[in-house]
Amino acid sequence: MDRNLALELVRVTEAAALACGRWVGKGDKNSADDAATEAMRRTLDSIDINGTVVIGEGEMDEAPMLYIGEKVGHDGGADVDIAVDPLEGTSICAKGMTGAITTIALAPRGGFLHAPDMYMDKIAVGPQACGVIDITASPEENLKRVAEAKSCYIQDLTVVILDRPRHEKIIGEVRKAGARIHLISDGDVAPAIAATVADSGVDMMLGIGGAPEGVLAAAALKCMGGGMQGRLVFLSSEEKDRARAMGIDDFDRIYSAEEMAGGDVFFAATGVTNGELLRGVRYFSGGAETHSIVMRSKSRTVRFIKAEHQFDFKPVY
Ligand code: VTB
Repeated sequence: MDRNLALELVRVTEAAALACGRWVGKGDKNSADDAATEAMRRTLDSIDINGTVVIGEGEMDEAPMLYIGEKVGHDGGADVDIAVDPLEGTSICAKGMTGAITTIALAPRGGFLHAPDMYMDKIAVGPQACGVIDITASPEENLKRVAEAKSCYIQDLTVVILDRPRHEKIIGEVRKAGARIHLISDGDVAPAIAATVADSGVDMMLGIGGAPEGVLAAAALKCMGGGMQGRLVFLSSEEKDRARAMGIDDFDRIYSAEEMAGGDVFFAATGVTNGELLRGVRYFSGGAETHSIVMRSKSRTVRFIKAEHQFDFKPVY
């Protein structure tokens, strides 16, 4: 695939961030999400791809745009599958809290796990600890192994966990093991990626969040040589039926990053609000500044891009 597609993808996440950035702190998560989705949809059509959305805003009857199965781009472009989360952390954005991002990933046809909209148990770490994690082991065991791989004490490690009652047990176990915890209210994709960035202050992301977002995080971690495992969490037999319909029949399977995002994968994200991974959109007279990350698994080049946008000279959706 053309490596320049990576830079095209940044344009998409930048446009989405500039659009939903206007909704930061306004208490209206749906409008923020709509703004990001619309901007992403429009910019996607300007890219030279013949794409199908496989991770998106939902099924066709519940999402007007970027729904699963929707075609984007045009005939003759590169045949790709697309995973999007136009605004990861809609509530964070609505409350003006930290960690909201806009994000997209691209893989050759069939590259992404078609993850149903349900929960996934996840563990993500950086390259040094890539080969030592085991989602079936206790948090203490994983922390011991990561500390050893990083040549540090467990007390030096910081684990990001979604602040939910379902995580009470693992939070207790991580505390007992001695590691530091950063509890977040929403948005576990950015911290999973941050775990692979040396100076982010995050060493591990742990716990149950959305499965589609697990695939997006896997795409990024694959590009960065990070380690990730994910296992779907089924809350009902209806969810198992939905998974079966999407081609999943081994319900206990543990997926690696490679198994969730196969082939030559591209990933891009732009900060909406400040976070451990990216700075949020900052507006100034006549324009705004964005901070993005873009990467490609084939070359493993990771770029952080700070961009200045002048509204008089470009369309803002
Ligand atoms: C949210 C969201 C995450 O998972 O937590 C969601 O903030 C599912 O958890 O970023 P809840 O149902 O408890 O809110 C994510 O969307 C992604 O993993």
